[in-house]
Amino acid sequence: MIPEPAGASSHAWAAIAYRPGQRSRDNDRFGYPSCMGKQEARGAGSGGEARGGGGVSLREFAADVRAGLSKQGQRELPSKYFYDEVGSALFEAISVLPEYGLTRADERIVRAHADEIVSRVPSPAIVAELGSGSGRKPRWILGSLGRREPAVYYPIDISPAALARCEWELSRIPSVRIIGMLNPYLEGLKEVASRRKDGQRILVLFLGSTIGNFDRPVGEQFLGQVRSALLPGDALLLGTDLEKPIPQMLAAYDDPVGVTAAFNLNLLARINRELGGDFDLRRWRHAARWDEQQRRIEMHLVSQERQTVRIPRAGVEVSFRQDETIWTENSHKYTPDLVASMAQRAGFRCEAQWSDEEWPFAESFLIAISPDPSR
Ligand code: AVJ
Repeated sequence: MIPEPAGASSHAWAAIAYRPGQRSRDNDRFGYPSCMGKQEARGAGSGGEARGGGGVSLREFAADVRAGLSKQGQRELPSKYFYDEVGSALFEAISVLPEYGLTRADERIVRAHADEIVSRVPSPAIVAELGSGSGRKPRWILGSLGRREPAVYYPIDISPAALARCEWELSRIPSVRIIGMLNPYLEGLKEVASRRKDGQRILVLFLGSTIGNFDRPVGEQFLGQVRSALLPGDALLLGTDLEKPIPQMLAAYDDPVGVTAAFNLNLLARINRELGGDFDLRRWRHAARWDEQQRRIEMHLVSQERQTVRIPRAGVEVSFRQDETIWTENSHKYTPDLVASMAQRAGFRCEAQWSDEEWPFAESFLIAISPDPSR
């Protein structure tokens, strides 16, 4: 469903003034964005382990839940666990809410500029996407590339269901072969790079402002790691949600129908389902907050009363005070100049940026430059 006519409101950037925001003082409490877990650092979930929904190992889920809820002070749960089957369906619903324009803006921009994006990547090119999503956004890029040359598309995702869906959605694009990579992002990208043939350029897609779930320094570090997997001349198309009026941002994360609340609460339901927890969802409320210093939306789950929760398969029992919260997600917001400077420090040159009139969102076309600063 594309509520707005494609391309109608998409335009190239005129640079806008950049207010140097505070560098995040954060540790990396949410070091990894959704769909990209700490497996990144530890190596992919090894074969034979029990899997919860979404392909993540139960042992790792249990350990993360235990660690996050045992914290003294602010309790937390990693946002990557939102995306089991129910959570992924709820996110799909979020992406069609009128209050949440992010996904549609991303797709509109990619669609409007697909030919130009592809023309900026010399032939022959292969495409790798970090996170396979619904497959709607890469379609436009792949259609354009397929008209130029036979191409291979590698969606990289730790969820087998997401990969299967993406392969199905994109299976009919002429001249495009799809090879799903069931890996954490960086591992998958290194594998794709190792399959590159002489002279091939890689175009990496990292869309949907998934980078916004990282604390800022960690996001920059992640871009540096992407850079390290690439060669000079390879490209990265990075989608980032931009700052907009605070009421608009808050409404996007606290819609009146309650879909986002359900998305957030489903994390507790998932803990009940997969780890035997006894969260009573009626005693929890969804909250979205704007952090002015960090310039991000935070999502929390607020305990409506004093209560104790037991989660046998995570080996924890936690007591919550009334109004105590569990912090479940950060969504950082950017300015175009901030994205360009972050990319530059990570070893990329920002060659083009496009935005959207209806919903401020930036698509940045980045080229890996030499030398790789992280080596
Ligand atoms: C998919 C991570 C970009 O942060 O906006 C949507 C997830 N959370 N509503 C975001 C989300 C609440 C989304 N990302």
